Amino acid sequence: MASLAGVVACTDKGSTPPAAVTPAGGAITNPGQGTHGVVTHLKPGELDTYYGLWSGGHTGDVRVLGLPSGREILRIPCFVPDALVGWGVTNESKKIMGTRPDGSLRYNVGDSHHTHASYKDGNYDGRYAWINDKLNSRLARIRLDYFTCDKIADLPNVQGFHGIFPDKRDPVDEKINYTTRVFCGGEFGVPLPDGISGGASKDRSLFTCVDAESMEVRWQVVVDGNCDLIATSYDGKLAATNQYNTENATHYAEMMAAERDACLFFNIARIEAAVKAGKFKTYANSKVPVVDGTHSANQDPKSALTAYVSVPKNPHGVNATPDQKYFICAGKLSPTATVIELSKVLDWFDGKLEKIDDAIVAEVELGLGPLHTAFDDRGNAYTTLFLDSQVVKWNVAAAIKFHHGDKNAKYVVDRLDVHYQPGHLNASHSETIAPDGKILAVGCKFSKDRFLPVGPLHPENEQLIDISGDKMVLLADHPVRGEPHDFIIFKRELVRPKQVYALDDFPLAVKDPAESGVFRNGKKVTVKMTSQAPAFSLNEIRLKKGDEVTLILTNLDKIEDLTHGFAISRYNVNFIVNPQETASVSFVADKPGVFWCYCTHFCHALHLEMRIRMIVEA
Ligand code: RUQ
Ligand code: CUA
Ligand code: CA
Repeated sequence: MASLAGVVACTDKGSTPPAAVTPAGGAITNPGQGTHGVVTHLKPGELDTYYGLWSGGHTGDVRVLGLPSGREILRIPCFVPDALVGWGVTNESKKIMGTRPDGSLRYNVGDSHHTHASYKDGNYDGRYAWINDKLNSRLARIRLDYFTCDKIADLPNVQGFHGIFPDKRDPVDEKINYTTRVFCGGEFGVPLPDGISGGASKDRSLFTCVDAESMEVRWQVVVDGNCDLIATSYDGKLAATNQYNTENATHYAEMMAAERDACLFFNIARIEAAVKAGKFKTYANSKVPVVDGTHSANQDPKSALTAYVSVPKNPHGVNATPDQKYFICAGKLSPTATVIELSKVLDWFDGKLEKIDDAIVAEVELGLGPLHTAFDDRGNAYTTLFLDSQVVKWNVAAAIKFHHGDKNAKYVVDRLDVHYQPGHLNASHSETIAPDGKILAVGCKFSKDRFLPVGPLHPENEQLIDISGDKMVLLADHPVRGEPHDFIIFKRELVRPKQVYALDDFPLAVKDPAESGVFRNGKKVTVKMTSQAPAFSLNEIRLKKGDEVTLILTNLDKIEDLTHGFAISRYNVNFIVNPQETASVSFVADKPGVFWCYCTHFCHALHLEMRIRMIVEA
């Protein structure tokens, strides 16, 4: 990292012109750079220019990075319990995560892949972000004012819930120029409760729409083949998913049988009109309206809800270009990317384009194993090549010219080796109308020799690339715990998170230390308590064996960053309360004895003294 210290900044003082870009080794790292190189090594106290929201993978959380430094500044637990904040321990977090009748968590593992944020006028608006759990078919929402997960939706009749993407505006109502829906792609076919006819197999995948505000599931669409990644148009009219299993197969060999699969488009306004008109069915196990998006039911363009555009063999990834005109679907098993023109897909739905495949305006070779695509502000696309271990930079307009016969159109602009086997990549504001073309991160699935060896489990390698010039420049390696998948990068001025909670936001808040006490109603006991450094408001909690206890703790400290913890020895309880936050836990006092309860977050010179006893009488 030290050798990167000389690389020039887009930091706070970013308007100063770049100094010579000479790392310790003496070589110029940013040849031909314009006015903005990128500093990855910030001086102590300097702040990053971008937030990165990273999927946490198996840990089921969202990692918040500062970029370009790559420093991890927060983990936001969503699907999996978290020992720092007591996620999955407090009653409030358990309610969001979902519990079984006995009060235990419904799920305590996850597999998150994709994170995306809410839009307004085609750009991020800093309200919400979402993340999926592929394993247990859940969608979590994160409030970006507090950087916490506040709701989790369960998708019915879906397994392998993979891609997500918010819509960017409403397809009908002009006034709704912001995200109101989140689309979710179901990858694995499952037997549906009352079946649906057609195809070799009765197992089906569903495309799901979740309401961005209420987080209720609005509707679902049964499709032929599978869903995978999702992209949405800037006019709100279409959502798209790549399909690698149009074969509806259950085994990988059969999933590769067809030479071409598809990119499937959903006509959002028509689907919602069909739901409104009652043209749907519901399955016995859920009330969610389900419309028929299969091939056979959508032959007439004028009434079709879906359109299947043919794309070469087992495509992966679909992305919407920032000029709002195209969707790009990468080939995976084909060395190509397919460029599909939005207006032509809409023409087909209007009966003005005869063959839906005529919406394809380019299908160009990029290299082996193309997966995901990001964009800059100069008409270029950046696609990961999994097998070639490269990022290829290519110009979309030139690719279209080449496809239409201009063999002099050089569409490949640059290639950069990455280390190794890249999956996702994303650039700053890439999939918005305002990409800034500065930094690009690549999630490399293999790191091999890039870090000190630590045994058989290697980290993944996330690499940062400067894309501000003609040539891509590799800036940094960052080891990361597997298997994080996807991420977005946005300007830091988009969010202004609150530093202290509001006491009134918590119905259970203990607003005055005088309200503290142990309140008994038969076996049910409520303990009310406050914390103010360096003391809890009670000196002792006296209980009887078998008591069903709910303990409520409000942190009355108002100072930014003054967090307290509360842990009960041998009772498996540990959580924190941030300034002005209230949290509660419920447990049965099943072990008699004396148990120290102590503050776990270093809060004061007397932090170690901040402890009380819980006495459980036999
Ligand atoms: S997928 S490496 Cu789970 Cu995002 Cu493409
Ligand atoms: Cu309160 Cu440490
Ligand atoms: Ca296939």
